[in-house]
Formats: sequence, structure tokens, C-alpha cells
Amino acid sequence: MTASTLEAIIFDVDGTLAETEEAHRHAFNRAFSEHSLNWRWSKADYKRLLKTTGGKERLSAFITEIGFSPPDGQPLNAFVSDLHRRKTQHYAASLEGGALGLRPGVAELIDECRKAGVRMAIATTTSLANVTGLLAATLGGEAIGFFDAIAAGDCVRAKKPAPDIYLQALDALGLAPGVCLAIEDSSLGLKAARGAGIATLITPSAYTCDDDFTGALHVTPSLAAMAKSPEMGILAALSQCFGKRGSLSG
Ligand code: XBP
Ligand code: MG
Repeated sequence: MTASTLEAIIFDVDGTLAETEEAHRHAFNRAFSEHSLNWRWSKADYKRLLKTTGGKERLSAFITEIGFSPPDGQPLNAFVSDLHRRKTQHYAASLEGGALGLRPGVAELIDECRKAGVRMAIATTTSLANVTGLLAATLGGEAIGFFDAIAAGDCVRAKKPAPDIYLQALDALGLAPGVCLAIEDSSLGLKAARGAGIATLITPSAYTCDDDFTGALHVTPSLAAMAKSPEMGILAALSQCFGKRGSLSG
């Protein structure tokens, strides 16, 4: 058993802070319509496509899969960037329209961490703009400042399941992995966090509930479900769980 206490929580964004993937999927489909592309990603399509993390990477994988060539000899990267930029605008509009709320217990945990002096960071595949937009729409414009480190999107070369984004967050926090807890919703996110040596709590999301979470410290339907009683609080429950991580292998 490791004696060190929990110093920081590193949050994933999509699927963990909020159930965002349906908004992402609709935003992709709107961008396709605007570009006169007859692609429509169904939920089943999207579940499969989520195995490629990152919106631009997901688009490129799909285009390669269907053997599509961009019009007028446009380079694939430029075509994908253009389409993804439009998708991001649609996603931002859905955030501004108040379409998304935080998952149960997320706001409470953030509040408890602030009061207890437990530091917070973000490690996500999506862009900084999307993180800022989600936090502003749900917790207010100042919420981005609650986080000591934001590792997002293209700031690393290799996206999840590579550990790079978590290593970047650890570096920015100036902390060792052994005093941090990651909160993730997917097997790919779990692999990334574990690859960086961070104990990981899983709150499965709509698109990841069938994933394999072997190696997780704990799997719970939601952060709110962690607190055994209203008096205990979510952070206390997480700290208790974190204290048992010595039994985890790897
Ligand atoms: C999940 C993802 C993201 C989103 C789309 O990220 O794979 O790519 O689906 O975001 P997370 P972008 O690490 O937060 O779970 O289109 O902005 O890339
Ligand atoms: Mg996620």
C-alpha cells in the first residue's frame, strides 16, 4: 500500500465531464451537409469511429476507410482541417445554446477540490476551445481558472491511447503520477492514463459502457454514486478509493 495522499485530480473531458459525444456527432453531420457530402454518421457508426480519438484523426480514418478523394485535388489534410473547423463551430454553437450539462457529481467534486486545496487538471483529446466552451457554458467563464493545468488536443503529437497528454498534464502540474488520480470514461483514456502511471477511476459514458476497463482503480456509474452518504462527499470517497491503489498492478 502506498502512503502518499491525493494531491491532484486529472479530468478527461468528453464523456467524463459531460456526455458530449452526441453533440460532437451532430456537429460532424451538420458539417458534412454543408459540404454537400452525403455522409451521415449514425450512433452505431460513431461508436465504431470513436476508436480513433481526435476529431480530425477520426475524419481522416473514415475518409481512408471509404476511399474518398477530396474534390479538385485538394490535399487530404487541408480538406479535413476545413471540415473539422466547421464541425467545431457547430459544436461551439450547441454549447452556447446550453445543450449540455455536467454529469452527476462533477460540479460537486470540482467545488470540493477547490475547498480542500486538491489541485485539478484536464487531459483531453479535444481542443482547448471546446474545453473552455464547455466549462463556461456549465460552470461560468471563470471556471477554466479552477484548473492548474490544461493539456488539450494538438499540444501533443500522439493522442490517447498514447500516454502523452497525461504526461503533459503531469509536467504542467509538476507532480509525480503516484499522487494523482485520473477520471476517465473510456478504455482508450484508461490506457493513456495508466501508460503515464496514473491510477484511474472510470465513469463509463453512453458510448463507452461496453469497453473493457481492466486495470482501472474503480468503475462507478457516476461521480455522484461514489459518495456513500451526503455527509461524506465525493472527494472523501475518491481519496478513500485512492488509498487502496497499492493493490493495483502496473
Ligand atoms: C474524446 C475524443 C474527441 C471528441 C471530438 O476526447 O475523441 O475527439 O470526440 O473532439 P476525450 P474534437 O479525450 O475528451 O475523451 O473534434 O475537438 O477532436
Ligand atoms: Mg473521454
